[in-house]
Amino acid sequence: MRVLVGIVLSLAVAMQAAAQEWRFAIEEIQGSVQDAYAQRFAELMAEKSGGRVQVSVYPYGTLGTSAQLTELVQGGAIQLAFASPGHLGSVVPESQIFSLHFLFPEEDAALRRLLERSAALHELLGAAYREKNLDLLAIVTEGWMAWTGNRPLRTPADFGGFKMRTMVSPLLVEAYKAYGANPTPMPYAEVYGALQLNMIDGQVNPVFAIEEMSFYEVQQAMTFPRHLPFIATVVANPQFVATMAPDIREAFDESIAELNDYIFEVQKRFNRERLEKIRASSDIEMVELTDAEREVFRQRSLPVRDTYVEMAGERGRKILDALLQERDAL
Ligand code: 6CS
Repeated sequence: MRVLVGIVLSLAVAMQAAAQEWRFAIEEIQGSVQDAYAQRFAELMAEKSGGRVQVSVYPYGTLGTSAQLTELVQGGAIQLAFASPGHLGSVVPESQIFSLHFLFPEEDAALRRLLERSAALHELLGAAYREKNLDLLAIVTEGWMAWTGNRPLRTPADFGGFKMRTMVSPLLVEAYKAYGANPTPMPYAEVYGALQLNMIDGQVNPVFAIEEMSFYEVQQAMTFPRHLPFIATVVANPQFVATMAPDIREAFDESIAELNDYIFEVQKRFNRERLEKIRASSDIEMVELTDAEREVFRQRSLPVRDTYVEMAGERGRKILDALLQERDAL
């Protein structure tokens, strides 16, 4: 009996010794879409590795801004993070493809297929990430974005003198200048205070974020232009991925693949439920743009594709051309 207890104890110690802790930083708070993704990833990895991998999730605010999280992954201090292209433009200019308006399919199935399978994104853009010491693991949509403001935004004239907060990628400034706004880039954590103090007039984000960050409490109107889904990328440190044991690597690849369907359904539900919550707890004005109103913005957005190519160079041009072809072939 004593021998058996001894064996069990030594096995437990050996398993403990073999347990790895992976750090996964997200750019959003607990209860967000990115949190749901990271928590499910942690569960899947624990299950599939038989407890040998424990993933700790670091919510926004615990390790730094989005730009700082990317640096931590590049340097290997953490293994995994969300990196929204809206903040990644100075590091990987090509990633600003995700900031081009009226480019992505409006229909769910088509959008999912494009984000999951596009060679333009996973191979060409993936190579650009890799050159910056980032492995592009997944491309995740978090829902269509709405503009919030101290007034409805139906026309470019409504954007006149409007201080629109954007994420910090340089292309976003050009995207909102094209509508006539005064774009004001800033990190996520500063947005609520800046709205409250009237340092900015509005911001743009998916509905679940507008609810959980309480932006709707300090805004008068929400406009739904369906110009762009919020698209984030999941990145890992390449040396960390390359040196995984083969069975852990298999569990890792399976987990990332399984999360595609999971997170798409989660973001749909979060965005639906939280829109109801905003409606129930505020009298914010909701404005759906007509097709004609959207068309005015779409026309204004088209020259920004040339600006993207200027910023992202020859590879950017190839990514854009290939993505347009893939989209049109869906
Ligand atoms: O607006 C932002 O900065 C942030 N918005 C969302 C929905 N996720 C992360 C990003 O940093």
